[in-house]
Parts: sequence; structure tokens; C-alpha cells
Amino acid sequence: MFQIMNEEGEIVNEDAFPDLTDEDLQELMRRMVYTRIWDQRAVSLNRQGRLGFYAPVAGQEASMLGSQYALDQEDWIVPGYRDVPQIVWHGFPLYQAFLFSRGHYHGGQIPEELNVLSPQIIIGAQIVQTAGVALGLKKKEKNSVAITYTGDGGASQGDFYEGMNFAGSFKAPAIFVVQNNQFAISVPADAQTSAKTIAQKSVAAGIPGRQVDGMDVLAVYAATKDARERGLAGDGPSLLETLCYRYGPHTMAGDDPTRYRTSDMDDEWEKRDPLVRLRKYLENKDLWSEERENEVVDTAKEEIKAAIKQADDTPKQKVSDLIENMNDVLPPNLKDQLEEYREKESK
Ligand SMILES: Cc1ncc(C[n+]2csc(CCOP(=O)(O)OP(=O)(O)O)c2C)c(N)n1
Ligand SMILES: [Mg+2]
Repeated sequence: MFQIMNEEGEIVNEDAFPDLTDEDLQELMRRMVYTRIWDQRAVSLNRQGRLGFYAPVAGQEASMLGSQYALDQEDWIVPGYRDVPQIVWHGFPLYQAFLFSRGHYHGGQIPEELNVLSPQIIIGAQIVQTAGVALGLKKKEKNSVAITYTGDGGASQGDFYEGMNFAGSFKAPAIFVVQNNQFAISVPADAQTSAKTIAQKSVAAGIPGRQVDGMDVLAVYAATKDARERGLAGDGPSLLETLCYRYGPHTMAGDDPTRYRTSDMDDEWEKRDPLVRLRKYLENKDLWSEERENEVVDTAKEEIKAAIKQADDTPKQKVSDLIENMNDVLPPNLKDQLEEYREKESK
């Protein structure tokens, strides 16, 4: 397992320390704190019945944000349902992320200039799409890569092998990140496969695979940066397995982790928390303080509140919106229905 900073915030692999300035490290800390606050708010809103679909992210911040930070703005992100933080930090407006949770069509309308696809719900489908996006980038001679994310469960899907194999064969600049958070809903990772690691699944596709400490933001950043450079150099795709944990339930739709995880296991992973270790590292260097963290928390709370308000203020979705947004040219039966709904909605 590739690690740079241990649980105590000590650098254990000086040679691999990435090209990050003090300001970058503070920014990574800021983003992780912000994202945790946002996650807590989203969970609470969901409990109040104000959000809809939500897949918690606490415990996966280093894996998500460290990898996104290694990207260039021109790189493409092809996310799964849990990977909303990566696209928000790439530029997707936060209020639209809340609308995505609500199943509002505007939550799926990615701004034209942003190189992001809408989060994929079908497990593994994004791996094949990413192979295609990456091949497109190569054919158009773009100096950018496509990154995608799936989970330990996703690494059991046929699409996972197809996508990696295809990208490997065409040397497409793709980065496949498997966030191994130990469970696919209630199924433990070791029940998914007889392979010792998910990283080793890259061997069959003839591409490099690396197991990374997914609670160590520096290791995730450095590994993603390497994979990106490999892609840009024409050497093809890479697989990264980031070992992490989701502290919360699978989604807010009734999953109860106490039925399949022990509190000992939770405790063990919480000791590896990505925020705690970067905070220790930065505090030792006088680059972080309680005061600074409180400022980040306060700003996050304000901005999140404003984003929720903006989502609340967005006109409610109508059935006619759905019909119009789904079809460029309407078939006759839908034309009739559209008229019917417009009529009803006008009353
Ligand atoms: C093709 C497909 N099969 C089943 C599901 C139902 N499903 C949703 S999430 C999930 C588990 C995925 O686990 P993992 O890949 O480890 O990702 P995680 O949720 O842990 O991030 C399953 C089986 C689905 N969405 N798509
Ligand atoms: Mg999982």
C-alpha cells in the first residue's frame, strides 16, 4: 500500500512527497473540512425529508478530493453516485448537486464549459464510458485525461474489466479509481473476489495498478498525478485502488450499517481519519489552527445554506419539463401528453 503520511500526520515516505506548496496543503485541508460539513448537512436534510437521494462521503474525503486536486481543469470526471464532491470541486455548482439529490432535471444539467458527466447510478457503467471519453481525448490530441470512480463492488462488474481492457489496448489516457470503502452496501470486499487486492486486477488488462492509502490525501494526490502524467505521455491508463471507509450508511434510503459492521471496525478506521492526520501535520508546521478551522466551518455553513436556498428557489419540476428535456423531437403520443400536462399545469 502506497502511503506518504501516516495516521499520526508523520511523513513516512519523504521521497514520494508531492509538488504541493504550503498553500496547496492548506487548501486540501480546507476542502476536506468543508466537504465533511456539507456531508453532515446533507445527511441531516435528508432525515428531514428535504433532500431525496444521498450517498454519504465522510471517510472518503482524501480519496475523493486528493484525486480531484491532481487534475487539470480540462480533465474529464466521470463520477458514480457517491462522487459528487469531486465534480463540485471541479466547478459543478453546489445548488445543482442538491437538485441532483432531489431528482430535479436541472441537477443533471452540467454547465457547458465543465468537463464532467452526470453521476452514474448503474454500477460500473462509467468505466466503459471513461474508456470512450479517454479514447476521444487521445484522437482529438487533447492534453488531458479522463478519470472515473467506482467502488469495491463495482470492481466485480463485467463493465470494469471491459473498460480497463479497452483503454489499455488503445492506450487511452484514463484513470480508473476504485474507492475500496470495504463494503458494497452490506457485502464485505473480501466476499466480492478471491483476488488479494483490487489493484492487481490491472494485470489482466496489462496496465499498472496501485494500492493506495485512501485516508492519506498526499498519497492519493501523488498517485493520481503519476497516473495522469502516464496518460498524457501516451503510456495509457492506470488503475488505483484507494483503501478507505464510509463512516455513514450506504445511502440515506434505510441502510443500517450496524447490521453488517462492528463498532470495533468503525473505531479502527476512524483512527485513520484523513482530516485528523492532515490537521496534525499542518499544526506541527504552524500552517493550521483551531481558529482557521472554525473560519472554514463558518464559511462552509453559510455557503451551504445559500446553496440550499438556491435549490429551494429553483422552479419546481413539472411533468412537461421532463417530457421536453428528454426529447429533442417528440413522438406523436408524447406530443399529445405534453399538451395535456401543459393544460393541467396552467391551472
Ligand atoms: C448494475 C447495478 N447493479 C446493482 C445496483 C444496486 N447497487 C447500488 S449501490 C450498490 C453497491 C455498490 O458498492 P460499491 O461499488 O462498493 O460502491 P460504494 O457504494 O461502496 O461506494 C449496488 C449493488 C446498481 N445500482 N447497478
Ligand atoms: Mg464499496
